[in-house]
Amino acid sequence: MRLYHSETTKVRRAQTELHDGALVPPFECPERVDLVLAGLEERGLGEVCAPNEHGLAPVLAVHDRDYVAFLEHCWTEWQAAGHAGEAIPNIWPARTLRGDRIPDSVAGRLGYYALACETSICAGTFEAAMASKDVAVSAVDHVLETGTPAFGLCRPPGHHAASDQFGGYCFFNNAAIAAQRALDAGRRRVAVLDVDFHHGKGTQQIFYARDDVLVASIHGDPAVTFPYFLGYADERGEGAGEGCNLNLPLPPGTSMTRWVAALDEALAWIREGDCELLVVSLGVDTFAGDPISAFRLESDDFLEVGRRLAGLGLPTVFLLEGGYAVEEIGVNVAKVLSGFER
Ligand code: Q9C
Ligand code: ZN
Repeated sequence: MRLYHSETTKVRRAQTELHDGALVPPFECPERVDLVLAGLEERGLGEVCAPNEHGLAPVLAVHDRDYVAFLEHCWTEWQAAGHAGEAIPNIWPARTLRGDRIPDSVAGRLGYYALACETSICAGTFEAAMASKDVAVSAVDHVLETGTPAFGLCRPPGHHAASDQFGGYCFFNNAAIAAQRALDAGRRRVAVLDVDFHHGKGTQQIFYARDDVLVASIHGDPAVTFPYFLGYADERGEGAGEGCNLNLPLPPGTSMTRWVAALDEALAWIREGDCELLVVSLGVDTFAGDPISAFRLESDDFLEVGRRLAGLGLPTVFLLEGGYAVEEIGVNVAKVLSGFER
């Protein structure tokens, strides 16, 4: 399988994540990239290619221009304003406040554009996010040109990023960018299947009112799991997108038997939807050993995940989402991809 990776994805090296009431080294760290590369290498999965540079056009196809400009300049502005630490929001346009005014100062805008506060902005954040989307775009371009599958080692991940919000470790929504790229290249309808432990809230939001992208997500029940405020089963899409969104929330502790039944349901739904390309938001934080998640998949289960995805028979691009700093993330990603190729 064609693999895409860029060392530039590692230039974001945040020092802080607010976790359990303390600032800790982030779970979403550049070492993840090397763990995944090692897993791919070990399984001999294929040639690792550098992405092309695609600029901002594919980003602006799904994100708002003011949001992108905010991300580009946030770190410089934050430093210029004299803040000592990394850029962390501490105020939001929460339910009883106004959400229709964008503040002038960077501290206010940080809250306006953030959906959570675990994701500190630091030097290199924008550059890494740009490299991550270049990986996604090059991977989907390969699939569009050849019909053969590709994997994009995206980092930072993307599926929580909404049209104008970052958080949950995500800045640009790589999966949404790839899906839109396929449409812009002439595909009529595309499916995004999100198998990360967390609900892909950004992807859902971006395509919620549209019928040209089907979005299915299997994830921890939002009643008890991040992102808490989206991802329930009754969210089916709206307007033209009515019926084009499928959420399959599952309880903490879910293991392969129950998880794979949800996967089969999502696959059957996608099959009915008559799509021309599949984008897999490939989080492997469903793994039992994941430090921040609560499903119980074992390493060998990931082979079966790959096999079932292959059963759809669609041109497929895999983009990395979550999966945190344990040795197995590389192995688990590699197992999905080798299961797919079998
Ligand atoms: N501090 C992805 O998997 N909450 N994002 C973390 C531990 C945020 C996960 C709780 C989880 C975000 C791409
Ligand atoms: Zn996740």
